[in-house]
Amino acid sequence: MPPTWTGEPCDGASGPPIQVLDPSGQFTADPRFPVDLDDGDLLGLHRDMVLVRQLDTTATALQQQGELGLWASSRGQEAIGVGLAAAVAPSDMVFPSYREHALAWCRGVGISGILGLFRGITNGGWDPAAVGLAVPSIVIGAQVLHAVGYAMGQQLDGGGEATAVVFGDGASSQGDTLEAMVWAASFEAPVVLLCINNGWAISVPAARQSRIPLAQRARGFGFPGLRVDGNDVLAMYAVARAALDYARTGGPVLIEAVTYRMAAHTTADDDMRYRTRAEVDQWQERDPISRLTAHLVDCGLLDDGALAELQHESQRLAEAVRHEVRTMPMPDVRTLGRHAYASDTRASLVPAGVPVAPPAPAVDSAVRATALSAAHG
Ligand SMILES: Cc1ncc(C[n+]2csc(CCOP(=O)(O)OP(=O)(O)O)c2C)c(N)n1
Ligand SMILES: [Mg+2]
Repeated sequence: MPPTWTGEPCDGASGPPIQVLDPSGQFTADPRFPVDLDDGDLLGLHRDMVLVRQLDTTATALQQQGELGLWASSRGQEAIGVGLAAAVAPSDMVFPSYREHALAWCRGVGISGILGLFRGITNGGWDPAAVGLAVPSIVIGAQVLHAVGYAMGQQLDGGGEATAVVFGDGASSQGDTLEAMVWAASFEAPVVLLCINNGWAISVPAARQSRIPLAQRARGFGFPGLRVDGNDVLAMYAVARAALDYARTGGPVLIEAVTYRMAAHTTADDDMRYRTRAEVDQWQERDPISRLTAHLVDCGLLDDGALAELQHESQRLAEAVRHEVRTMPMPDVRTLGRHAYASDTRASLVPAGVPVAPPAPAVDSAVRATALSAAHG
């Protein structure tokens, strides 16, 4: 069934977020945003959320053991990436920030791709063209500009493809984000702007970013805004799907996904310096995984046996993550600048006609150790 939402600004932009699955797992259909998924799809969404939660928990532990330089947890936000990934077509393009491990997982980026950046062995992590997902943007809001430019290219190509871009409540105040929205509106770019309002931008509460719900900002730019429960994977899927379908011909849509950052900003942050345990605990009751589990158990799609099997699969993933992280090969240092320029860096910096010396030969670690000990006596 195609979505029946036709782009009118959503009444829910100021009221409660759009929700089809309540925290107890009770399903109530919203005719504007049909959930056209079969039983296998529903189980797939559940499995992805469980596995991404495991990957996140394991990565957090690995950082504490010194195996990763840093980790930005997506705990509690799994429904957003998993729901969006189910809604985008394979040929659509997605631009993430640094917390969208669920999106990367679902787009087919492997363990090393997701964790390599956090181990410090890559500047990016994967080939964006191969998986339809740009590399993470740590520069807050920059990816919104990239996404709108990309969407304008898709529009010129005329293939009916769309772009989705994910950014945070903090990024919503960034000049890059707001300028990108002006361009998206002026050129009716086929782009869905998904703002994850997880309550915090490091230690700054979301209330400091805007006096009105962020979804209402869309009206000022002249495009529709929707506010959705970001802990409800079915609503996330249905709203993202409807927004993408609209964007392909109608231009930009802003979605505000209301959720909560369950962990500290990163493993380098102590969130108890600026928020209370009671606030975090309150959100535990709205966990995106347990509500889908409850729903699938109610529908008879999941039973104890299936849940135990999923638990085993998740343990196997944890083992694979530990192994892959510890055995990631160190890159050759000379590849550091690779991909920064279209052509060889040194050649492009030297005036025409001046001969360029061949690249320095590889120095293996034994040679380097001997040279160093000779130099230091
Ligand atoms: C341009 C820029 N300014 C500041 C920072 C430092 N910084 C890193 S994360 C962050 C907060 C972002 O909050 P939000 O957009 O809500 O995303 P969240 O971390 O909650 O997912 C800031 C200010 C940065 N990385 N880039
Ligand atoms: Mg935030």
